Amino acid sequence: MLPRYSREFLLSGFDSKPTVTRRNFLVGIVVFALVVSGAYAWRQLGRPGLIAIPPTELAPPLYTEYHEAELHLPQHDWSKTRPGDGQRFFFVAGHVRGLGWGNALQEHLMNAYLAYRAGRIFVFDNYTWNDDGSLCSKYNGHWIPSQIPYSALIRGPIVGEPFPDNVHASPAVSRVYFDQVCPKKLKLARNAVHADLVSKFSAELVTDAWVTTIREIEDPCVEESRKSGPIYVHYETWGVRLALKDIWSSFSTSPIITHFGWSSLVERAFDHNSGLIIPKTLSMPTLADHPFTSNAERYSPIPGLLAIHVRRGDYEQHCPRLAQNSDGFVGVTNFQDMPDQFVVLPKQGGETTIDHFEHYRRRCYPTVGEIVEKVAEIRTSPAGTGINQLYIMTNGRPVFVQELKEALLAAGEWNMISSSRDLVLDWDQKFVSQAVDMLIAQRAQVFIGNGFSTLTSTAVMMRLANSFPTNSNRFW
Ligand SMILES: Nc1nc2c(ncn2[C@@H]2O[C@H](COP(=O)(O)OP(=O)(O)O)[C@@H](O)[C@H]2O)c(=O)[nH]1
Ligand SMILES: *[C@@H]1O[C@H](CO)[C@@H](O)[C@H](O)[C@H]1NC(C)=O
Ligand SMILES: [Mg+2]
Repeated sequence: MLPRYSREFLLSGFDSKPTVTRRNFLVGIVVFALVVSGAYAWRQLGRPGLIAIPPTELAPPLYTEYHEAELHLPQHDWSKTRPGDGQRFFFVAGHVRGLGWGNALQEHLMNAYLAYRAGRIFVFDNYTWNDDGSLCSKYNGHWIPSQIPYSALIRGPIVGEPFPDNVHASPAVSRVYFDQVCPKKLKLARNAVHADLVSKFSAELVTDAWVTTIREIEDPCVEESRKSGPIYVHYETWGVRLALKDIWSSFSTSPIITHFGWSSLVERAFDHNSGLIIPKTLSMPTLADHPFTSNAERYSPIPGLLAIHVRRGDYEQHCPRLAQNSDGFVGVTNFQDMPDQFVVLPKQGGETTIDHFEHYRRRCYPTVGEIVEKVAEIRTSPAGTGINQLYIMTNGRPVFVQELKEALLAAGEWNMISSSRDLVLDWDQKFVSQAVDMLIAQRAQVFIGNGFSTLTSTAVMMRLANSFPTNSNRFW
């Protein structure tokens, strides 16, 4: 009925026979409203992922079994509709979304540490690219999972495993559980908690402010409000020179770090590819065969291995942006005692000169020639003694990786050079390969990273916490 009227209406126009026009006009308004709301709904539903569905062979994994396992953690008592005796939770609802794995992990660790210091049970969400309800999203022409359960990537008390025996703290709970036992939350706004901060450029002072606030609260269900965004933001914490300095000694020796580990999925990928990573002359036990003890013991150094992080892709645009903003290295890579310090030069007269861009380009987007040169320099340094195997961790294109490999092979003797592109991964592992690379970087005898990258800096964080020599961390 409607289409017929609307068609008549559209064909008739406003100035045709008056008797028909009035009725048709009203019908037209109704049709117009329907079309507009339909188009709006279509747009909403048509957002990447929700209605747009990738062809089966490209559909990313959903890691359902990891999510299920999280729900079955023993600390989740699903018969409860409110927190148990003495249970007090803390959830950072404003955690990052839509950023890479390095950004997400560094924040997750710090949030978990905050909850630990506040004596609260940490609530963990998924590693979240997108929380619009979609199962997968399109990024850079690729389909990726919109969310990945943290337990598919990491293990430890911050994803619900027990704390070590000597620590009096309860393991983290899933957000799904938190939502069940805490239908009503006490929401804290970041700017209120930060109001009296002496300096926001200190992770220690920020953490202190939260701990003090939270410790005064009786309510068992506390969350940092979603609207506030992350607590530890780039331009106050990760991207600010020495912002981590005061917190480092307590953070790095806390069980959050000492009992951090990689998921069995990630470790299996490492074991399966160990022929590409561990020098043949070494006999190293597989990770899978050993029960977890600690971060430091499990992820011991691999003698002879040099890992290098060659950051490509979005860095083609990102590095010039860093130059424009006069940004520095991130996280622990800018500690004073680190080799290869990056000096932020002030811009001359507010202009980003060619020299200024070039200053950044060399450290952020080194050419094949510059990479070969740096690798040669490190091999002849004391820290580089005995290196005979090279692993290139990269998001660069295969053609570029091939070119780089050939140049490195032409310039020196190697038992083996392999790269992220050579790893043999199953479908589940493909979408967590950044974690596999981080594990390799964490264990290499020497690691040359990109000091602007959080993927680099989080690997270096683990190396420092596990007492790898400071001079085994190098940067372009
Ligand atoms: N597998 C792998 N992925 C990488 C590498 N470098 C960058 N990526 C990808 O790019 C994203 C980079 O984001 P992030 O981890 O936040 O590091 P950042 O952007 O360099 O600070 C990662 O999550 C990966 O998806 C690499 O060396 N190996
Ligand atoms: C996390 O991801 C899983 C899918 O892997 C999904 O079922 C779940 O609803 C997501 N959210 C939470 C809070 O776990
Ligand atoms: Mg990033």
